[in-house]
Amino acid sequence: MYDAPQVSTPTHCPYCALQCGMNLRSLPGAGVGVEERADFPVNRGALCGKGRTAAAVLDARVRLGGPLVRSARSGELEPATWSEALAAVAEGLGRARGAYGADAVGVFGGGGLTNEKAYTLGKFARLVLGTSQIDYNGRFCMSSAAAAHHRAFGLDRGLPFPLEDIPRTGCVILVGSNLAETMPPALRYLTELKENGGKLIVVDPRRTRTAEQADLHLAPRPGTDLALALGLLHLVVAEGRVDEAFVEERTEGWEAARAGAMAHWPEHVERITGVAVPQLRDAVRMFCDAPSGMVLTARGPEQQSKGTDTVGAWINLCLATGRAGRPLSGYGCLTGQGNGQGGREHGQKADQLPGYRKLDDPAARAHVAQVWGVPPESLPGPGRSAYELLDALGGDIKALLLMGSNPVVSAPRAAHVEERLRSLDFLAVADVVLSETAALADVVLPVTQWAEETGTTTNLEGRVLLRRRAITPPDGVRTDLEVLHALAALLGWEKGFPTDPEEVFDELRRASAGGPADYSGISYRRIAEEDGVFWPCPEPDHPGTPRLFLDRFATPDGRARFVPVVHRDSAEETDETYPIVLTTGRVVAQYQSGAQTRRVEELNAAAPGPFVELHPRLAARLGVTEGQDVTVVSRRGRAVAPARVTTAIRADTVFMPFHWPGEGRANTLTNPALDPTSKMPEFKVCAVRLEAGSGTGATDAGTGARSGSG
Ligand SMILES: Nc1nc2c(c(=O)[nH]1)N[C@H]1C(S)=C(S)[C@@H](COP(=O)(O)OP(=O)(O)OC[C@H]3O[C@@H](n4cnc5c(=O)[nH]c(N)nc54)[C@H](O)[C@@H]3O)O[C@H]1N2
Ligand SMILES: Nc1nc2c(c(=O)[nH]1)N[C@H]1C(S)=C(S)[C@@H](COP(=O)(O)OP(=O)(O)OC[C@H]3O[C@@H](n4cnc5c(=O)[nH]c(N)nc54)[C@H](O)[C@@H]3O)O[C@H]1N2
Ligand code: SF4
Ligand SMILES: [Mo]
Repeated sequence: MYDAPQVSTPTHCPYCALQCGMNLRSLPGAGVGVEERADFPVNRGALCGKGRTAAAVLDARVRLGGPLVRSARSGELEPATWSEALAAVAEGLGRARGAYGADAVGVFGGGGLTNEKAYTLGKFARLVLGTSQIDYNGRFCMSSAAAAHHRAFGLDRGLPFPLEDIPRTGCVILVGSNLAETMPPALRYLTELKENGGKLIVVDPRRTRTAEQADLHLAPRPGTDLALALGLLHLVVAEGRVDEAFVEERTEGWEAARAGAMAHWPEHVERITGVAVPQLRDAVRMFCDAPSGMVLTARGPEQQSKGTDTVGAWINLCLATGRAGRPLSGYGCLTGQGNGQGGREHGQKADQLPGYRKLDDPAARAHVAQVWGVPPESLPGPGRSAYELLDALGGDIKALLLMGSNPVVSAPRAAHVEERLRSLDFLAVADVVLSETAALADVVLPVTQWAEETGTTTNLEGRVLLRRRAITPPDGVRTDLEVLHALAALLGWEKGFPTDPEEVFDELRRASAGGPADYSGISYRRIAEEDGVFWPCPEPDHPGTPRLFLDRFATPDGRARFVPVVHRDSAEETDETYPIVLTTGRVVAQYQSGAQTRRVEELNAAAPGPFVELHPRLAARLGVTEGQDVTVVSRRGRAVAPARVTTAIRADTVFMPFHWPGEGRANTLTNPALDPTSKMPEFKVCAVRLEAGSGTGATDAGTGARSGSG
């Protein structure tokens, strides 16, 4: 029925966590067109350029059309049949398991996979492969905020309220989010906030398009948000702005957190962050004078080796001022990937079972094992985190199945990760395009795209949404669920891996029942009728939970926990050899590793390649002008890209977007230092030196050493 020409199918964007609603109109003989869908509340019809052009990736000229297998003879990837390709994967994974044991096989997933895929991938790893070695790219995304959420509130849902609450709060502190570029339709919520008389404070080392909207812009040195938040809390105490009644009734642990903050004098915080004391005072007054308030963080403060404590410090500020667990107030994390929220709930994370259950909790194991029809003892224990897993490739992990990520471009210390991937005995990649990582594989499995398949995603608000199949996929590709079904069958599991997404979702509901992320009351039918359903939703007649924590937090006693934190340095501070801070992030027209968006003409025209953003003073010292090549050198390697000279960045900091492979790959430079709790790599801070020009040597793989002199 959906395949009929001129039918308009309501669905959601394939890219970011906003999951904008869109209509897909199938055009006879001309594929599919993206149209406005004004009835979906999150974006009310608005789309960014990526969403508008998403259908371009459906074109046969840019996508994979059939399986590829590396030929033993030529060493090249060559076309193969599906049965040859699947047999090769089953054999490659099976051989590693047979020779070295189940944990020699790794699985790497992605936060862009639907709930059904993420759930099935986790089940496939634990049952079919029996491996503990599964993790996913969400570890690189919001894992620090997730860990801090758990510690403070006993539950991790990115936003505890819908976006529609933002315009009605009194003051928003937006920390390290450039949502004008990363979620453009959401900028409206900040504009409406200001129209309603609310205040906006933006914390970002760069004066971004988002920061330009702010009433107050604080521009700290990268990696110092923890000190900044502690300094603000110090002033809250010093100026008598603590909400004593809230602290008394709804929280635990204030004394220790207070003591931590009192050690961070404003003058001391100014020295660490570079933010002047009067600005700190202005921020505290603006936040505390408003009748309600929110703190929202994104990757800026989170992608640090102290990301969990940093988010904890911002949560402490919310708790001390009573800006949590009340209407129009609270702390939230702006999750990033299309299913960044759902992808972290249903078992592709190393320590997790569906429903956001813990893999080391005996009751959780018993519940899920019963849904899966296996004995609890057969489930492996927790495995390694994403970077640790990638770092172990070719060591004790000999074979890898990768679905929904492109780590050659997006992982920290990427040259090393690339070298680890090359050292595997066997690599299988399921993707829609021949990504830089797929190009290294022994077998490439081409899969269907969002418009060609049905499945659910959970957006940054915790709203579970339905993407519907609008068109028939080309003959040569299969869905990820079909791939996992076929591999399971080849490896001896005829049952338990259905290909119908709704059947998978119904099983996911049962597996999640009673867990923290309870989906058991949600059905495809309800989602379609209700603009999505917010979890937890434990019964079919439960309305869903748009707003969390209003009566109690999700801790055993219902009180939120202050966590005592103190500032610490970044893993790599600047020194004489590497005197400049490199931070990294995004531009509006490219998505992540660029695997999809670099294949769209209109987006490439808008953002054709990498660049190094630097301050005019720094540019003058180097002797480079706009557009000239700059070489950026870190302890991991070197990258070259043209200079973009602007006063919108601190003079001690440079910024590079990470969307491109090759010479300008930002992740050649980044530091894989991990947060001890969340295992989040420090994408936002490393020490570099700059050289004018493109140097003489090639980009080095791994050590950062280079033959010849620069
Ligand atoms: N166009 C586009 N949109 C996207 C994506 C994309 O790739 N492209 N990806 C999606 C995904 S998965 C994600 S996770 C989100 C990410 O969304 P954002 O978090 O908004 O994106 P980033 O550009 O990584 O980082 C945001 C800001 O953090 C600032 N920053 C850098 N270092 C620091 C620091 O130490 N402290 C503070 N406070 N700020 C700092 C940067 O200057 C940057 O402006 O975007 C989603 N949307
Ligand atoms: N320096 C630096 N590095 C970063 C960041 C940063 O801020 N700075 N941010 C980090 C963050 S927040 C993130 S989320 C990661 C993301 O980085 P990646 O994990 O590399 O994310 P994508 O580029 O979205 O890769 C998804 C891949 O899966 C494919 N794909 C899309 N949909 C599907 C599907 O349904 N099935 C299958 N099988 N494949 C699919 C796409 O074509 C693409 O090749 O990057 C991280 N890396
Ligand atoms: S903001 Fe995100 S979800 Fe919306 S159209 Fe752009 S990429 Fe898609
Ligand atoms: Mo992300």
